[in-house]
Amino acid sequence: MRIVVLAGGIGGARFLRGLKRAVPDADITVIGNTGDDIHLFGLKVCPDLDTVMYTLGGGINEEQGWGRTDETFHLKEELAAYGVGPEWFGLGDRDFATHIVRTQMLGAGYPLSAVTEALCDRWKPGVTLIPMTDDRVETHVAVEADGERKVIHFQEYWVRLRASVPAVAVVPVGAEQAKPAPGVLEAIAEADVILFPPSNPIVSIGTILAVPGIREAIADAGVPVVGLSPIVGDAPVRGMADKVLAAVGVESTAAAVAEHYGSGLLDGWLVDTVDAGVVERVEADGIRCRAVPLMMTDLDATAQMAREALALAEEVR
Ligand code: GDP
Ligand code: FO1
Ligand code: CA
Repeated sequence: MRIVVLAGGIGGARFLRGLKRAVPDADITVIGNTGDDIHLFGLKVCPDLDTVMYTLGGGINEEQGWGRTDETFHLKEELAAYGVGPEWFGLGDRDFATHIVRTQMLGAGYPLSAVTEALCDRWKPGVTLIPMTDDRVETHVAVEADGERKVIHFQEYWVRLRASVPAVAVVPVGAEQAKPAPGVLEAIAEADVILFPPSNPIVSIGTILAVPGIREAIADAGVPVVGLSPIVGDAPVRGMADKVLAAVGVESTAAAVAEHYGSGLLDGWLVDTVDAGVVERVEADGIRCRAVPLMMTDLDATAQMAREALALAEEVR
């Protein structure tokens, strides 16, 4: 079975671990969000690609959900001693190596998709990980701070400001001009099923869908498209999805997120059992909906979520 998954960072990566457990023989292609990417210290950092790669490759810091396990921060301290920042972004020594290799390869002329493949040669994530695009896309957030409106990088909004200032707009800068990376449209066209894991619907999956051609390819693929809600009990399980959903005028409910994707894109939607009350509303919108446990508390629970998503895909096929 060929499965295509659109993934952000933690939510996407943890779901993928369960999917691999549920269907060990599946051929899984992951289209990764690169809108979170940021240039720091002259290096290109790709948080969501790295989170997927480290999580599936066994190098992730499990408690944090991002960055490397067994990490140290000597390089960051040395840079700070020179007064070189930003200090608010926690790049560790082991993680730095990934960004150095990536930046060196990009400088030598390799596209990000080829660089990602090379990095995955080491980590062997057991999936084909492709960035959504080889072109530069950066999510920026328009915020209201001290009565003024300004636009900042998504990482500054989330990591430096911890989403403490109201977000009024989210813009995937560069997305309109971006082209899907090699392999993205091919994987979608050849997929037997397409899954949206419980990733952020705006700054993860929304950014991937903003690359011209990807949304259209998914809608035209003619195979089941099934999503899992990242919103449980009217709140994100973690992160700032509620804030960025509000910025684009979508309420933080499992039903509203399904409606935001729309029946033109989604065939099936899984909500958590605590949200069973919205099943009828989602189905009235033309999206088949089931309520099942959606908390990725451990690998078994996550694998069961993946099985439910694939079962729903068969129902709507
Ligand atoms: P990020 O890039 O690291 O923010 O990760 P993603 O975009 O892939 O996923 C973030 C989303 O995952 C958040 O909106 C969370 O609500 C959601 N999430 C995290 N853990 C769980 C879980 O156990 N169950 C569900 N349903 N959603 C989760
Ligand atoms: N998230 C944080 O909340 N604080 C950090 O200092 C931080 C550093 C960091 C370094 C490398 C990396 O790949 C990810 C990192 N993240 C950090 C996570 C990253 O900001 C994600 O994009 C967000 O979690 C939201 O998607
Ligand atoms: Ca992310």
